[in-house]
Amino acid sequence: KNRRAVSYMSEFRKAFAQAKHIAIITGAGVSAESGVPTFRGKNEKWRKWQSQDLATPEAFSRYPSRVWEFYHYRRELVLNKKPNAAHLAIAECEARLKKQGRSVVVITQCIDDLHQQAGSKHVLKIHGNLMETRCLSCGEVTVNRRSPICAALKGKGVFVAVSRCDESDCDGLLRPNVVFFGETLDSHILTNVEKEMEMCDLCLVVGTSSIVYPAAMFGPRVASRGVPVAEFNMSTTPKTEYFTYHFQGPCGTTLPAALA
Ligand code: BJW
Ligand code: ZN
Repeated sequence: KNRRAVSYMSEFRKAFAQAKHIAIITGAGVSAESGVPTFRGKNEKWRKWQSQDLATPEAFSRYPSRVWEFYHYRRELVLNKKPNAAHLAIAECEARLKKQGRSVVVITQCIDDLHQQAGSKHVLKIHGNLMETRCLSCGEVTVNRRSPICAALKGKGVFVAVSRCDESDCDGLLRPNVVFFGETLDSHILTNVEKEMEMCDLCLVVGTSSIVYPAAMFGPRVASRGVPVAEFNMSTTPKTEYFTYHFQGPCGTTLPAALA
């Protein structure tokens, strides 16, 4: 906590050249330059609601139609977006380092597919996937990239019925397979994250406000082992002071330079 964040790229480049296992933690800011809105920006509202009001189990059980409309809107938005220079730099880095026997893992809070679309292979999606549904009755998880997700959501507007589970005799209500506020993260994924946090010898924290837990403590936990941690963000965050490096600016510009 007492190490001041510095921004010397050449120092970071030395740490990068020596690292064998790199963990890259990403948040909504990594997709911002692809045109995907972040959560806590000034004008990040859907109609009059903020996602903190809609991405909750309470909202979903009271107003499933409104919550599905919100996710439908975001699915449609993301289906038209492409990976940006930051996603591509991360994916390219993984491929390049793999040939040298070094590893890169992406631990992402993003529920879009842009890391995988860019070519990242080793991705842990800790907050779920916008393109998956989960049945409230039988728990079945299904990949669903249909547009629109169901006929009732075509156009916009009046909700009639969200899709129902296809499993025989189930017909349960489907929800987005994402982690709402107040829900626990998938324990299997969390166990893998813990392993990566223990193993990494360099950590990047990219485009996250570092206020949502448990993800907000991943970078600081790695830093507390004495491992270099570099933050890439438009601004400082509540966790900046824990990190070794802070590269200010759009990660579509700063990351390709750092990982070249
Ligand atoms: C750029 C950029 C560019 C922009 N280049 N940078 C401990 C203390 C206090 C509270 C808690 C705690 N532990 C748990 C809690 C409760 C809660 C929590 O953390 N609340 C906080 C708000 C205080 N956490 C939970 O509920 C979690 N569950 C849990 O811990 O269960 C056990 C438990 C429950 C209750 C109590 C205690 C324990 C679950 C959290 C799930 C989060 N879900 C969401 C929605 C997912 C589905 C969806 O998308 O709809 O995940 S919320 C939302 O926030 C989403 C995001 O993944 C997440 C993080 O946001 P992110 O990615 O950081 O985005 P932004 O917008 O905040 O920041 C963008 C950043 O990018 C900014 O910094 C910009 O500057 C930057 N930027 N352009 C570089 N071009
Ligand atoms: Zn079912």
